[in-house]
Amino acid sequence: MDPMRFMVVSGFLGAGKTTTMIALAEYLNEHFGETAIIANDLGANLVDTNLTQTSGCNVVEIASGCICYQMDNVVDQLRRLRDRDGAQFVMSDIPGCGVGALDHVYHTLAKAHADQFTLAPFTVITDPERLRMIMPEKADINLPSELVYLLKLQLEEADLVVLNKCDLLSEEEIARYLDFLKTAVPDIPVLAISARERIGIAELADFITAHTSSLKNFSVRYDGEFAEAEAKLTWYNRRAYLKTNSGAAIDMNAVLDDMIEAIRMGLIERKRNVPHLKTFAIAGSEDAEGEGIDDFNKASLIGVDYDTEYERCFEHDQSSMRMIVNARAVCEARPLARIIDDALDEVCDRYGLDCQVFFTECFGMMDEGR
Ligand SMILES: Nc1nc2c(ncn2[C@@H]2O[C@H](COP(=O)(O)OP(=O)(O)OP(=O)(O)O)[C@@H](O)[C@H]2O)c(=O)[nH]1
Ligand SMILES: [Mg+2]
Repeated sequence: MDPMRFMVVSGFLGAGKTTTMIALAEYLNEHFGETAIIANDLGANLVDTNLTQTSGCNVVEIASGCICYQMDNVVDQLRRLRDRDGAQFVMSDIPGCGVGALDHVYHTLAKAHADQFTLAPFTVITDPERLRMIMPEKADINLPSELVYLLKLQLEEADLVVLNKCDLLSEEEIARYLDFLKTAVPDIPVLAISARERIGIAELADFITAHTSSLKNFSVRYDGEFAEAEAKLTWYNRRAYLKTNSGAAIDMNAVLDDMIEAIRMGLIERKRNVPHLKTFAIAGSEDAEGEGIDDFNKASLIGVDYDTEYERCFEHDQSSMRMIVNARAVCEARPLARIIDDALDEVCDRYGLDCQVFFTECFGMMDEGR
């Protein structure tokens, strides 16, 4: 039998890495073999880990830094997933500002552990909205040019490019986007999917189980434009507990929606943006571990000019919720922290809520994550 397959999924903030990994894991579990996900990001209290766990997939977390810089930990986790859980396929994402995993992760594994792991194609997810920035129309979606550079760099690193969110495109548009990718990154295979609608997942699964990484040499200069892109970004993670002062159950979906709108307005006022703002909220108190997991709200905003997207909303009114907020913003750390504090205060006043904050971290890319 082939050694366990491992695949890294890269791609721009909010392109759909987590959604794609969940869709793939569900499919591979049924048609290929035991599959696990490593949820990787910077910092702690991560929406993506919580969301992935609700899908029923086998998920472990490598937080507090990109997998590129903790290879011993990655190898330990891979061995554990293989030996303890019988995993035959493991995939991990890297933070959405990341690049360089081909060099750091794939080449390290190929050099030191070639007999233990088969490296599936290094897969880069892209979404139509962000791709439009580098297509002939050069769409302006209010992101700085440094992030446009990051998007291009991520695509060039790929063994396989996946055009996600095809449910948002017509057949003609899909053909136009695929044509563009074939000229922008020639020699790199491209597949079109909708991770959310589970379209094209079987074809993607077939590809990543039948091919291996080309292990091309792709070294990144971290001091130039890449560092400038990182310098634009701030990571913000918060965990809080909110409950109504009256004890009455209320529509917590409205609370979350209003909070996200207030953050959006704060960013617009300061002419800043948030390539991905995610919230995950579960009904019930901090000590009600696991309870209420069926009733949760997961929201995403991929920029101040977009609508808030809900993968899931609370089905019932609630008197309390545990909430995680993750923002990956083009905004300096202090104003971002203030915007989120103000937004939380605003909804607490409006809905008569008491808020206990258990954890907050807010850091610039140049401070951490290496
Ligand atoms: N319409 C549509 N939306 C999608 C699709 N896949 C993902 N999304 C949405 O895009 C948003 C971001 O998806 P994620 O999977 O969280 O993206 P990500 O790349 O993991 O984001 P980061 O980890 O923050 O970089 C969410 O609102 C998803 O529901 C898709 O196929 N179609
Ligand atoms: Mg993600």
